[in-house]
Order: sequence, then C-alpha cells, then structure tokens
Amino acid sequence: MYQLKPFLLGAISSGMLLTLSYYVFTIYEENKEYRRVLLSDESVDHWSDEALGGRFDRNRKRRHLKVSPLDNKKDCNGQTYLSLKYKYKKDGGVTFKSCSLSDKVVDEVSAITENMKGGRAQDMYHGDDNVLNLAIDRDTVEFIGYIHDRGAFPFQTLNFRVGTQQKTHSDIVHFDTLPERGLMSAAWVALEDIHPDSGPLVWFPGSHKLGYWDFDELGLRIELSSLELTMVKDYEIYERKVEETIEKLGLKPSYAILKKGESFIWSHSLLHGGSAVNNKQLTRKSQVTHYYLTGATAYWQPRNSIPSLGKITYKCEVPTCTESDHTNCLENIHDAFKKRKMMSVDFNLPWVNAMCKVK
Ligand SMILES: O=C(O)CCC(=O)C(=O)O
Repeated sequence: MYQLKPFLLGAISSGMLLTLSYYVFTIYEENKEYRRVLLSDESVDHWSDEALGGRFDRNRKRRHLKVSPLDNKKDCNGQTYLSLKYKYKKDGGVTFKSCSLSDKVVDEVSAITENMKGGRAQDMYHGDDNVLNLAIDRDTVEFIGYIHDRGAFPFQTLNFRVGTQQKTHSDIVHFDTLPERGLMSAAWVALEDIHPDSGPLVWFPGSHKLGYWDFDELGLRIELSSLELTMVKDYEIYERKVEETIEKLGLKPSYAILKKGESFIWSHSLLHGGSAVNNKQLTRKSQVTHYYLTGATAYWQPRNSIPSLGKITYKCEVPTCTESDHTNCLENIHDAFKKRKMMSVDFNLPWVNAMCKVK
C-alpha cells in the first residue's frame, strides 16, 4: 500500500502535466495560427520590380500585431471586431452587422431600390441622402478601416433590385491603387432578408490569397495575339479563366444569405459574383458600396492597363481622402470629389488619361 501511493501520485501528476502541456500547446498553436493570418499581407509582391518599374511599395510587411482600441468592440451580432478581422483575413470576406445603421435608412434605401428603373443603379449616393448615409454608415466605415488599419471612404455605390447573376470576378480587375496595390474593399448590404432562391451573392473563401486576379497577373494580354485593348473579348476570357481555376482548385462556394441590415464585407481580390436566381418572383434588394482605403496617391483600372508594359489607365473620379482629413472628407464626400487631384501620376506618359490632369 505504502509503495502504491507514490506510484499513484506520480501517475496523477504526470497525467496532469500531460493535460496541461496539451492545453498550453493548443493555445500556442491557435495563437500561432491567429498571428499567421492577422500578420499575413495579401497585397505583397506578385510581380517583379523590373516589370513594375519600381512603382509598388513592397516594404510593408508587419512584424507585430497592431493592438487597436476597437479589437474588443462588438458588432450588432455580438462578434468582436478582432474575431471578424481574423475571419476576413483568413477567408477574404466576413458578415458584419453595423450597430449605427438604422432600420429607417435601410427601409428608405430598400424602397428606392424597389422602385428604381431597370433594377440596377450606379452612384445614387451622389443624389440621394439615404443611399449616401448607408454608404458612409459610421460603423461600416470604421470597421472597414479597422480591418485594414486605414481610413475607408466610398467611391461607388450600386443598388440592385434582383439577383445580378454576375459571373465570378474580383474587384481588383476594375479598381486598384498606387503606389501600394489593393487599397480597396466593398460592403454588400442586404436591404431585405435574402432568400436562397433569389440569387444570393456567391463567394469563394480563401480565393483572395490566390493573387491579384487581374488581366496582367493571369497573363491574358500575352495570350492575345494583339495587345490592343479589346476589352470585351478580354473580359470573356478572364471570366472563363476564373471559372476554370475555381474548378481546377476545387474551390467551394459560400452564399451570403444575410438578414436585412447585415453586410458582407469583401477584399479586393476575393472571387465573388451573383448566383443563379431559382425563383424569378423574388427580389434581392441590396446596395454595394465600393471603398478605397487611405494611403494611395493614384487610382487605376487594371482591366484597361498592361502594367508589365508600362501602360496604365488611371481613374480620375476619385475623392482624395487622406488619413488626416478622413472624417471631414467623409462628411463632405461630394466636395472631395470636386477637389480631386491625382498627386503622383506621371503626366508625361502618353497613356495617362488627359482628364486626370490636376486642374
Ligand atoms: O450583387 C451581386 O450579385 C454582385 C455584386 C458585385 O459583384 C460587385 O458589386 O462587385
């Protein structure tokens, strides 16, 4: 009996030690995964310096997690901002519920969207206060800024009455920034409870890590015999290439079956589109707002550019919100549009659109 006691005590303490080690190891591994995802930077180099002529800023990999006072703030679904940021970085998209977005604004925009001609309207925020209020909703703008460690400001709204059935694409093919690429994000707000048969937004978790997905990145310009900007043809080839890649990699779709007032926030390179509308009687009222993030000095359209050949088509109609005048800029977004200026565009280059010249 006396000999058994130390043996039992030893066994119990070894067991406890093993359990403790297991927990410490699990926490360590979770923490490592958390850090890995939060520190990863999906916009680091994909192209060579020679190809880009030194236009892109590569020195921005962070070593330390940034601690923000917003980390523990919760969205109106009760999720902490930090956990949502983790999901966003890992998957490229996340569902968010703003606490500052009122039912009244959502209902007003829903009514406008219900009644608009043609079922699709771009940039209604220029003329309609409710559409604008939704685009500059305090929590949404703050959250998008928070997940990117930047200020966010809207540059385009799209309202849809029904499912778009738009083919899968990423936004970076249309909008991009310089000198740092990918300072862009979007929020898709449900203006009603989304029905699975109404053609919900479809997206491919993790696809934002596959690269920039623009024409140059995919080698499409090189594939075409003529390097002229045959946009329509290029776009069809792009869409096919995206479809083929999804199939080849076996990427699994997710659907944004959101409740009214929730939004789906996605990253510049996330592959997404409109899924099939199975019931044509159903509406799918939504507003997409595209946001730039502060820090860019020029904006360009990858779809109409061949950067590896030094041909870049710049985008001119952009409000130049900066980190220091961000709040003021949001409140006066239309003035910011008027004062637009493209600070670091090299206007001597023949392909720079003349419209972009600083007035
Ligand atoms: O709402 C949709 O079905 C697609 C919207 C979209 O792809 C976009 O705005 O970039």
